Amino acid sequence: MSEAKTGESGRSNVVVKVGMVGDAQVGKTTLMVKYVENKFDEEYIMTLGVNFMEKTITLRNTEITFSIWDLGGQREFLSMLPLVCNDAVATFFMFDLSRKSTLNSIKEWYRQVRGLNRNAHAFLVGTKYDIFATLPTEEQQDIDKMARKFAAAMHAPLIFTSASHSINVQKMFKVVLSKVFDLRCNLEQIENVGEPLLLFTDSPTAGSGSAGAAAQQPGSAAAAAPAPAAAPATAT
Ligand SMILES: Nc1nc2c(ncn2[C@@H]2O[C@H](COP(=O)(O)OP(=O)(O)OP(=O)(O)O)[C@@H](O)[C@H]2O)c(=O)[nH]1
Ligand SMILES: [Mg+2]
Repeated sequence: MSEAKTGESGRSNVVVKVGMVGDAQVGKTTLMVKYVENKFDEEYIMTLGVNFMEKTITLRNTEITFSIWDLGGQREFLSMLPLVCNDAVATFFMFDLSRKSTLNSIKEWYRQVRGLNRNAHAFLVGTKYDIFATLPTEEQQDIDKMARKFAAAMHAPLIFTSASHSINVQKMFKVVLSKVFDLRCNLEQIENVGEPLLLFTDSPTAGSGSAGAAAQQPGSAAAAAPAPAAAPATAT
């Protein structure tokens, strides 16, 4: 759960815990480090257990601290899943857009996480869009279609990212804020096959475009700031 308190600055501070799960090497740690430190590392360093990072942003008069928990994707670390998803308000279900098997695994990750936390907002996040973009069109269409189907079944936003090319990384966290605080999201959706998808209205289905997007006005690329009163006041 999020935690609301007033800091020395007089601003209210809210903690938003986000859990990251998905197969080994899909790019969970890389995405977290990219968002928090704006760094990209080509080298793979397997996460042994759980990683944790924080980033605080200010929106109007509210400080939001993202507390990001990243579980190593090797099966042996599954016992640590409760650390990552208990009390999380959002879960990123992550797969590698260039390895379809990692998308298939999402079913099992979803089952495991939902068994522990049914309240967190689910996000389906494809990684390595830069590699995906070099795949044959047919392959891209196949993965795109399957990802939309999964996202619809999960009632989850669907976001294709690239940590190496800084695609949709910041935007993804803005969508988190809009979902967690039930705010209108001012980001423009990206919805065509082959593009780095950014779909956050309720049911992103294949080819449906922005059905139900009437309330999502394209505009400045930012989620509206939550009024302090809108922030959950429950302590963890
Ligand atoms: N081209 C490209 N490579 C990426 C991207 N994101 C991650 N990688 C690479 O993918 C490899 C695996 O990334 P990690 O972030 O360590 O993967 P992980 O999901 O944390 O893996 P585990 O800790 O074993 O669960 C690394 O070599 C990264 O450099 C991306 O957006 N584009
Ligand atoms: Mg890792």
